[in-house]
Amino acid sequence: MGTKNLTIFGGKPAFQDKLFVGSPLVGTATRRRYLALMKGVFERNYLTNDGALVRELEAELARLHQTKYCSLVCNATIAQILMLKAMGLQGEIILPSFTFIATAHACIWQGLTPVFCDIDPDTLMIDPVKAESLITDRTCAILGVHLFGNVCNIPALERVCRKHNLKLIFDAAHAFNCSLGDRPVGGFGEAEFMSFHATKFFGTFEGGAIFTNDSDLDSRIRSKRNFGFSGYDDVRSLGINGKMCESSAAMGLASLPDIPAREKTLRRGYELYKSRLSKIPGVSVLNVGEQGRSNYHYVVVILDPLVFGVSRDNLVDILWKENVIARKYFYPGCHLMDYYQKNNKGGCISLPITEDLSTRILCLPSKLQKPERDIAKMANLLQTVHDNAGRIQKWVKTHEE
Ligand code: T4K
Repeated sequence: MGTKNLTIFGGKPAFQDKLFVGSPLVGTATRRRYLALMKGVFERNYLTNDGALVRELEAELARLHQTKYCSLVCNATIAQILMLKAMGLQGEIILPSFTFIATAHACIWQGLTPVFCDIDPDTLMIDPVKAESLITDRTCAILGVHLFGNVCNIPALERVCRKHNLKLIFDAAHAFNCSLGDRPVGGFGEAEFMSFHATKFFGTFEGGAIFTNDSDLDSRIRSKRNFGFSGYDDVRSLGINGKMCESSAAMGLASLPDIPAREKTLRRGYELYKSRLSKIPGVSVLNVGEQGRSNYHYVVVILDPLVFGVSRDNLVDILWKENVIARKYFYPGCHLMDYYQKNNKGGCISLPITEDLSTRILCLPSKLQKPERDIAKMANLLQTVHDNAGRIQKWVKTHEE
């Protein structure tokens, strides 16, 4: 039985300070390394434009992800736009609606027509069978999104793309240092891009990368991220400013030694969450890391509201009052976002699994100061909500009026 007096009923918040899903984890040693690297940046007086630290980080990340090439850029949204542009993709692109809005927006920036596909209810990622059923003579590519530290059903997507002669690319924003079996993310399909936003497993304040084994594609991306320059005065293609600066690369290099400990801590937290929360009726935690290595960065809860007794939206409201800033990633699905509905951008379709799951899902904070204590408190909180479901329903009704 949960024992806490909920804040909505006059109790004190379960946590004194707000707990965020995406709060960066930058320890004292990382800060020290970062400042030492920045000293060198100022000494060299070279702050951006393919600097020494950017090159060093590119080499380290290509090695870690076992790819031939890694181009660093200013964020993953620009990474995706550069990648789509450099591949010359045109027409329709099949992608899941259950993703961060940037994945769909970047396709539209590149003039592609997004064709939203439903997801596999167990993995929450693109369903290859449904993707195949959406192929037309205008389809140019399938874009899979590796979500929450898991990887897509890559073999099935490869089969579909081979059969229909389509390009296969991946949004690997969440998949830093993840793998399928022994094969790291980065080398699948034509190319994969990652996000190094501050809230990610591996953050560079803002940042992103495109991984590929195709040297021509890598050269095109490198030129395009620098306005299309080839040398000093020669512009050979349409480019943009997508460069990563030295300060972001310094943060990346300073964080590299943290990867094993970070992964270990997050994995322990995930396991604790899983064992404690799965005892609460109507609550399940998404399985992570079953196909290979995961970074365990997201703790994803799926509710069965009829069994739990309280809806996801009401639970999130209650948690926020307890200073747990849970997030509804990815509600309501890109296709139901206002812009997509109003502008006929793939919005006029029904994706039953996306639409159901996006109303039952929430992400909980994973980067905790004291995981054992905080996760025990969190479990107590959810149990209390379940135990008080009837009282909460009445509270919701009176507050809706
Ligand atoms: N593809 C996928 C599948 C993605 O998930 C994303 C981004 C992208 C592509 C595009 O990547 P980028 O272009 O961003 O590189 C956040 C992130 O901004 C976004 O990068 C991320 N996915 C998405 C899932 O989450 P918001 O709008 O939910 O973030 P925000 O500002 O609310 O931050 C989350 C919480 O973290 C805040 O409530 C407070 C805390 N926080 C945040 C920052 C920035 C901190 O404590 N410290 C901080 O420095 O999008």
